[in-house]
Amino acid sequence: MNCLLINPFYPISETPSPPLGLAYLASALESANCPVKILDFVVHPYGKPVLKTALNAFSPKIVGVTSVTMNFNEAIRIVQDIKSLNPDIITVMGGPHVTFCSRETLEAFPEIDVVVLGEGEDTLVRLVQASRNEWPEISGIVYRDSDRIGATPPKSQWIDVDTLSLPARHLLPLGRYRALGMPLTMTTSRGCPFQCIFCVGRKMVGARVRYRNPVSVVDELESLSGLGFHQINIADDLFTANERHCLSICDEIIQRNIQVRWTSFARVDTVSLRVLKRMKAAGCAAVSFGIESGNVDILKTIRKGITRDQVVQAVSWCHQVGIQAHGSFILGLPGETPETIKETLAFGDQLRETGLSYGFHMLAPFPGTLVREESGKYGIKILSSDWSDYHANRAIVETPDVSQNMMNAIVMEWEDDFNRQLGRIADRIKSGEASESEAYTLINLERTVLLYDLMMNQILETDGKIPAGDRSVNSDQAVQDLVVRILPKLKNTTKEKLTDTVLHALNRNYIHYSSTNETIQWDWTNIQPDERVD
Ligand code: B12
Ligand code: SF4
Repeated sequence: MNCLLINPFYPISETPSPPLGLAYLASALESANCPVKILDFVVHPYGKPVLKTALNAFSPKIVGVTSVTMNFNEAIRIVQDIKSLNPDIITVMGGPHVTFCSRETLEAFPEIDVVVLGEGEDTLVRLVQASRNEWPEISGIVYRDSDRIGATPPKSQWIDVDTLSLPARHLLPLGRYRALGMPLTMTTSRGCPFQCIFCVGRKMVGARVRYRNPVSVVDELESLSGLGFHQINIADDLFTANERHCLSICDEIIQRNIQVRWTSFARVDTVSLRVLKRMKAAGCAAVSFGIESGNVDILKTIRKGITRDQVVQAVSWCHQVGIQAHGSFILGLPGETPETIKETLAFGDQLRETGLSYGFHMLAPFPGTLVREESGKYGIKILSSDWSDYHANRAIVETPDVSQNMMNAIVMEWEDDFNRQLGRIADRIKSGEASESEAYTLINLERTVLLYDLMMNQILETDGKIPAGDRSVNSDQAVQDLVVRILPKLKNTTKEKLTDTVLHALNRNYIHYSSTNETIQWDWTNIQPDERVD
């Protein structure tokens, strides 16, 4: 009973990581002896012919597609294509979007057969093993049953995360994410005891935090540390929820002397100088805090449960121990006025003085959040029902005092500022005045954009086979031959920039070539989770 899992497209600007949820699902399937494959359209271009080839080659009984709200439209397009190619395939969707609007989604899209609610490992295994008439016995699903929609009771227990087998990363295109400079993610726990009204994290993973054994966590981290990713993100909703758990992991890393750069999410009220010092000693480079607003009334309304003083304290502790604190603010929260926005901007500036880097998102009222379910009570007007607008980079809500245009103007000004800064760095690089680290940031960004272009336009796949004649080819010649061949296919670059990027990618083994007497063949390098490449 083959199962194909699919990661639909979302933009590289959201810093995608290899899809951890799908890797956990695949691992559960493998443990149950169900053959499984993953198609990842974040780092491969999507097209119906590609899907058709994959379906023909693997003949899955079930195809499972994940999505968050912002890429639900991409996900549904894939599900529709699957059904049009083979109506017998059972289509399943899961993840933090459909979990909270399952019935509406099944009603609107007849191509979906089943929605799995919440954590999916055990449920998907049961679905793959069951026949259709056994679906009513599988907890935590909403499904199509002839012309009606059926729903089973929620699962009675959260998964014991210590019993889960490690994510099946060998099925993921890790090499492509590494080439794009994206981080790898792993988790040490699931759950969050807090109830911020704009978040579905807690509803996805439960209020009681379930911890993994620190030794097995560090075994996983150690094996990931050799894969050549620049950073590993601990994707727990709240890594610092429990001091003992957090310290045990740090101590285990320190004791084994693992050299790895990692980051995590935290709340300003769940860190202390003691914890941060230990995190730093264990390799933590940055911590992301949800600060959300500079206005105390808004912080109360959204049930964040933190104070401005706690924010100031946590940021200054990070600075003291040498961890980069990153703050994320949300504009358009209930009670937002022009004054509260000014307060938030001023708070960000004040914190920048003590080392905070920060950014903004606009409120996106995702299905399942209290701010959506009770938008009237919170005075929030929701302006879009097109899920592709829910990327949180432009305003899709208004408060009585702040219009959509006003919020967009602020964010656009912020983005223009950022672009102007990049422009200034580019000028300084040209005039030779840029510092090494400034230049590196911009050059790296340009390389990533170029590599992403090569990847998503399949340029190595279509043009990477080059006749060598009867020359013996060294690496300089192989690079030159490739550059000459592919330059006309790429807009917005120069021969020098392309040569630099190809050399950089070759030296880091993001791409490689093999040469025979007659041809040079270029390709992306994949990596397996049990390899050491650093
Ligand atoms: C780490 C994280 C990130 C990281 C890494 C993201 C990544 N793709 O790897 C970063 C910081 C980059 C990030 C970015 C964003 N994130 Co984020 N993120 C998280 C976080 C904290 C954990 C996600 C995670 O890795 N969980 C661990 C894995 C194992 O779980 P999982 O992926 O959910 O998969 C399980 C289930 O969902 C289910 N499942 C999932 N898919 C499928 C498919 C099938 C077929 C089945 C059967 C089951 C199933 O089974 C899986 C195993 O149990 C969650 C909070 C949360 N608890 O969900 C938010 C969360 C997912 N992010 C969220 C958002 C909004 C975003 C952004 C859009 C940010 C933005 N612009 O606003 C981007 C988009 C990125 C994207 N497309 O995923 C929202 C999504 C809400 C929504 N409805 O859209 C969440 C829920 C937080 C919130 N605000 O409520 N994110
Ligand atoms: S925003 Fe963070 S602290 Fe608040 S509920 Fe979501 S995961 Fe928990």
